[in-house]
Amino acid sequence: MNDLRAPSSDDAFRARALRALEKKVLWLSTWMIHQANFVRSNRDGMKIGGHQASSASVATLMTALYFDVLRPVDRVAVKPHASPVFHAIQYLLGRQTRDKLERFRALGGAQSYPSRTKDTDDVDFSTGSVSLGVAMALFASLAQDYVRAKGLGKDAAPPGRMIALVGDAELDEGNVHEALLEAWKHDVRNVWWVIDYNRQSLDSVIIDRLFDKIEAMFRNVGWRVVTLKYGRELEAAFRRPGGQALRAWIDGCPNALYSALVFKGGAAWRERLAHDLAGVAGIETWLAAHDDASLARLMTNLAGHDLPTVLDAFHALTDDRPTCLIAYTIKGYGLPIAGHKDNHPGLMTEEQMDRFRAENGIVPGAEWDRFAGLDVPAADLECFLATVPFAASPSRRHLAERVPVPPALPVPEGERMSTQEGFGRLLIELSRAAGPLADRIVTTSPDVTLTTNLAACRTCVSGVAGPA
Ligand SMILES: Cc1ncc(C[n+]2csc(CCOP(=O)(O)OP(=O)(O)O)c2C)c(N)n1
Repeated sequence: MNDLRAPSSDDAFRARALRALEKKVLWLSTWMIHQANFVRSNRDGMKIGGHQASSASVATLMTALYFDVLRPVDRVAVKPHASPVFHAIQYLLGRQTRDKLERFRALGGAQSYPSRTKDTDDVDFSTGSVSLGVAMALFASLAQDYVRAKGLGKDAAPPGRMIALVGDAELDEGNVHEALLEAWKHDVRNVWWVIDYNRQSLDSVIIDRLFDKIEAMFRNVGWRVVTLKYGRELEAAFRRPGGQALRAWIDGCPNALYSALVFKGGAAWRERLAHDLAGVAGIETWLAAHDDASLARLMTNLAGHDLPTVLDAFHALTDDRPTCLIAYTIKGYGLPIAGHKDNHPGLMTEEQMDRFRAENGIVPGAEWDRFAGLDVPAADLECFLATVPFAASPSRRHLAERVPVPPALPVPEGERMSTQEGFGRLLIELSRAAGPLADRIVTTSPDVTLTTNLAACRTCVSGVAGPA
C-alpha cells in the first residue's frame, strides 16, 4: 500500500478495489466456462456448456453484494445460470479451489447450478430449475421469522436479509406468484428480490412493457419497488443539449431493437440515432464527440452495470420492508456476445477469448491468477478482501442441537383406519407429549389440516412453509 490509511477507511481505494474485483469476476466466470469447453480434455467430445452471457449480466450486481453489501447472516439464492459468478467470487475470497473451477461441470467440480449438496463453497440455496430459488429465499424469511418468534435461534444477531438474484424470465413461472401472495399473507420482511432485467430469456426477448405489470404486482402486495435504469454516464448525457430526446428515445426503444444494437455496436448505434433523432438540437454535436467505441459504451451504460449506482441502491435499503430491485442490465455485458439473440447457450470462440484475455491484461498461463491484469496491486487487494464484511466469520453454517426423538411411537388404537388418520393421530400424540420435538414440528400442509387430521395438534401451524 502506498497509502498509510487502512484500506477500508479509504472510499477511493474501496471504489478502485471493487472495480478491479468486478473486472476479475467477469473474467474468471467467462474463462471458467471457456476452459471447460475448449481447453480441458474431453474424452467423449460431449457438449459441456455453461452460460457466459447470463453470468456477465450479473457480474456487477454480485460484486456489489458479496464484496460490500452482504453480512454473514444474509442468505442469497443465486440465479441458476450465474453459478460461475458465484464460484469466481468464492475463489477470490479464498473459499473455492482452483481445482474445482478447472473441473467446472465435471464430476466433483464446481456445479453448473449452485448446489448445497454437491458444491463445497457455501451455497445458501440450491437453484437450478428456474424460479425455485426465488421463492425459497422468500420462504426462508418466513422460516426465519418463525424461528425468532419461537426463541429457537441461538444468538441475538439481527435477522438476515434473504436475497434472490432473479432472471427476468423466472417471473414467468407460476410458483413465483403463489409465493408472493403467501408472503403477503404472512407479512414477509427482510427479503430482496433483485431482478436482473436484461430483457432476454432463452429463446426470446422479454415482451415490452411487461414491467409495468410486474411493478404493479409487487406494489399490490406491499413491496417497495426500486428501479435502477440508467448509469451515471447516461444520466450525464441526458443533461446535455438534446439529452431529453435521447432519454425519450431509449425509454421508447423496443427491447428487441435495443439488444440488436448492443450486439452490432457503435456504428449501428450512430446510424440509428442519427436517423431517429435527426434535427434534434445538440444531437449531431454529441454524436460527433464520440468515436464508435465510446458511443457503444455510453449507450450500454445501464444502472445494473454501474457499480456506484448499484452500491448506493443496496445501501439505501436500511429497513426490513420487502423490496424488489429492478436492475436494467445487458445479457453478455462486456463480452462480444452481448445482446445477441441466441446468446443464452452461446459461447465465445477461441479468437474472441484471445482478444478478451489481452483486453484484461492477462498473459497466457496466468488465467487463474486471482489478481493478474488488475490496476490495483495484489497485496492491496488481499488487504481489501480481508475486510469484506461477508467473509468476516469463518463459517456461516449453524448446526442445530440434536432433539431427542422417542425410539417408538404408540400404535394408534382402533381396528382399521386410513394412513391419513394414522398419521394425524401419531402427530397428535407427539404434540401432547410436549417437549423440544413437539416444539419444532411444523406442518407445511396448505389448507388441509382438517382432512389430514391435524386440527387437534396444538403445535401444527398449517400453511407456514419450511420446518424450523
Ligand atoms: C422451471 C424451468 N422452466 C424453464 C427452464 C428453461 N430455461 C432455462 S434458462 C431459461 C431462461 C432464463 O432467462 P432468465 O431467467 O431471464 O435468465 P438470464 O439467463 O436471461 O439472465 C429458461 C426458460 C428451466 N430451466 N426451468
